[in-house]
Amino acid sequence: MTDDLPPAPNDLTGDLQALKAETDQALAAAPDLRAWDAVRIAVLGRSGKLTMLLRDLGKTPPEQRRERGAALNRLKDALTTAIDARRATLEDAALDARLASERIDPTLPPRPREAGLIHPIARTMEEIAAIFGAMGCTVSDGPDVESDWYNFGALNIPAHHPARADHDTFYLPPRGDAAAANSPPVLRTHTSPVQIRTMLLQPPPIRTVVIGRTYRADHDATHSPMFHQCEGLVIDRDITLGHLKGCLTDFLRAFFGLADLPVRFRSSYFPFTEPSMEVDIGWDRRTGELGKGGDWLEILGSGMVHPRVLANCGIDPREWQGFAFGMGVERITMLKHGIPDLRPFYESDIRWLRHYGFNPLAPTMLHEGV
Ligand code: 2U9
Repeated sequence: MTDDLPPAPNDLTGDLQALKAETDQALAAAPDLRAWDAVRIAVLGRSGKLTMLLRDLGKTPPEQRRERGAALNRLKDALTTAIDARRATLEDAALDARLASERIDPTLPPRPREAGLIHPIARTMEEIAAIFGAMGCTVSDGPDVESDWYNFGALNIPAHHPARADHDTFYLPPRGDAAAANSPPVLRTHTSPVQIRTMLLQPPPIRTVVIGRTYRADHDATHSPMFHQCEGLVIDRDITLGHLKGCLTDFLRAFFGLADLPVRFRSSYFPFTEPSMEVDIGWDRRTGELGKGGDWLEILGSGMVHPRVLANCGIDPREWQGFAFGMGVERITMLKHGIPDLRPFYESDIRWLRHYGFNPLAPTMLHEGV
C-alpha cells in the first residue's frame, strides 16, 4: 500500500521526520476516502499537526528560524504530495469497485414506458400535415394576435359586415398612442390571416396549409374559446373548382381511412370565397359510423378565393386564381376517433389522455394510411 507514496525527503530530521512517517502510515492504513479525509484534516486542517508546527515557528529562536521555516515548507510539500497521491489511488479503487458492481446487461428487456403520449389534437395536426405535404403543400405559421385588417379587412369582411357577428371576437386593449384611431388588435378568429401574410410575402404559385390555434368567445359542449383550425390555400394560373373537389375528396378519404367515403359539395356563402361550397361526408346518423348509412354530415367549408382577397394581397386576379378551405381540427378528431365531448381535450385528465393518446414511437406514416 505504501508503494505509491513518494519517498520522504531525506533532509527532514527529528519531529518533522516523525510526522512524515506517521502520516505515511496513516494514509496507507486509510481504507477509503472518508478515512483519507480524516488523515488530511489531522495534518493540514485548521488544528492539524503541520498547521500547529507552522504556527509555532514564531517561537523558534531567531537564529534557527530560517532553517526551521525552510524544513517545514519542504515537509508541507512532501505531505501534500503524499496526501494527493493517496486520494488518487483511493478514487481509482472506488471507481473500479463501482464498475465491477454496476455491470450493464444489454440482454435485459426495456423497462415499460411510463409517460408521454401524443395528444389526439397533435396527432390530427401531424396527419393533416402529412397528407397535404404529400400533395405538395408547405405548412405556414403566423401570430395568434392579429390586426383587424389581417383578420377581417383583407378577407373581404369589412367593418359592420354581418360575418363579423358570427365570429364572437376577443378584442385586446388598443396598442400605442395612435391606437384610438385604429381598430384594437384581436385574437385571430380563424387561421386565414396566415394565408394573407403568405400571399403578401411570396409570389404565386402557392400551395400551403395552416394548422393552428384560433379564438372565439364561445363556450359549451361543442365550442371552446380556443380551438384549432386547418386551412389550405392553393393559388396558380389555372386552378379550378375541379382541383378543389379532387384535393378535398382525397384528403377526407386519406384522413378517415375510407377509400370509398362518400363526399358531397353543396353551394354556400363565405365573404372570402366565390363561389363557396360546404363539404359533407356520408355517415349513419343513428350509429355515428362514417361512410355508411345514407345520411350527410357537414365537415368543412371551401371555395374559390374571392378576386378582391387576391387583389388585397397584391395578386392580379386576372392572372391567378385558386381555392381555399377551412375545417375544425377538434371536430374531425372527434369524428375519426369517436370522442363524444370537446371539453376533455383541454382538461389534461391523465386517464382521458391514456385512453385517447397515441404512442410517440409509432409516428404518423402515410404509406400505412394515417
Ligand atoms: C384566404 C382566402 C380564403 C378559408 C375558408 C372556410 C371556407 C370555412 C370554417 C370551417 C369550420 C371555419 O373551423 S370552422 O368554423 N371555415 O368554412 N374557410 S373557406 O378561406 C380562405 C382563407 C384565406 C386568404
